[in-house]
Amino acid sequence: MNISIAQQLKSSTKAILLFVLLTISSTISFAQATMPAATDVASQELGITFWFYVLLLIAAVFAFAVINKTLKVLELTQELNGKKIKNTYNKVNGVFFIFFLVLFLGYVYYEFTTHGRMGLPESASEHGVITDNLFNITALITGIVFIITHILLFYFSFKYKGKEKRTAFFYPHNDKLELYWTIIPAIVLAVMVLSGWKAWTNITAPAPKEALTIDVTGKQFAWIVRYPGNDNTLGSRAFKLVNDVNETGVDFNDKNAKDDLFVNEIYLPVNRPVKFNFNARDVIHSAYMPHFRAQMNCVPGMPTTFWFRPTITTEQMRLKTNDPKFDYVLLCAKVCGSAHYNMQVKIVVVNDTEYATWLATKKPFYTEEMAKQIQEAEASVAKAKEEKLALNTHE
Ligand SMILES: [Cu+2]
Repeated sequence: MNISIAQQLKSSTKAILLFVLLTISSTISFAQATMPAATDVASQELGITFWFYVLLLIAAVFAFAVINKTLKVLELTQELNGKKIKNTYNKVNGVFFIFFLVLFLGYVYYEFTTHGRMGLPESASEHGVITDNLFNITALITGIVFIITHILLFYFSFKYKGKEKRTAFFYPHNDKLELYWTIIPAIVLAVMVLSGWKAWTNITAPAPKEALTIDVTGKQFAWIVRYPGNDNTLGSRAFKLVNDVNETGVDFNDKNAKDDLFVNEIYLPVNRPVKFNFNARDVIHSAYMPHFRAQMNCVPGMPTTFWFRPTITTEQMRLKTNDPKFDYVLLCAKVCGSAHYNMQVKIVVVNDTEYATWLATKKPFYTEEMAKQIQEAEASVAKAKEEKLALNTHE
């Protein structure tokens, strides 16, 4: 049980250094996350408090090391004087384990009640309820296991702390016990995986035929949103048709494309299924609608899709959240470049009449004037291509 000074110092110093490193790295990343929102003065203040805490930690580490060394020196002097040493460290460590257990569980409780409450409001889509239930059940099961195992871990460390005459109990094997701790977790995990798989197949099932179909294309750094117009059918598109005017390469020779329209805000009729077709023009983006628990990657050259049924109108959600300024939003969840945070589109869920009124105010994109502009853009693209070819033949 007698650990040399070097060993004792080494292990405790290592633990403290690790703690300091973790604290610094988490503080830095937190500081970086809050930086863009902070003003210059605020970030300066943040810098001062940050280094103040670093210094405080270093001081604490040194104080701990000094106390540790002094105690060891005292002990060694006693030993040299021929006095029998009572090793009190095991007792101290044992008590520390209980102390840390209480502190740790208290912190977990604080996180759950303080930051846990900062999550999203109730799901505003039908399938979101399924995902939320799945998440809550998983969190409950793993949470219970987490708390029980940690109580046992720390309590046993206290109860069976080192004692001079205590020897370890030799208990090499127990078939029954091993069977229990293999089969029970296997069943629990299998149930969790299967219910997750069931929810996934449910959520990703094909959209109902009557679904409103919307085209969402990500580009650096905006979302281009196309509605199908009155015929509820989107016109086809081809990447070769993309130019400055026809940003998503819609084929306006297709009769379904004639009444397609582009919008700056997404309006959705409540309780009607809506199917999103996702595309990207440049890099991978990710369409993220947190309040509807929907997220799907937008990959260049690989169309993806997702559908859901919104169940709560924006007005209702404003009442539920007690926030008159609440709005649903479409975000980009891939760090796709410097202005990634700019990729936001407001989503407004309304009743059928309000939706019809809104749609009536929208004009189809394709007009005679637009046709002319597209033709010009196509001509300039063709010309640029020709010039490039001509340049190549001269080389
Ligand atoms: Cu993006």
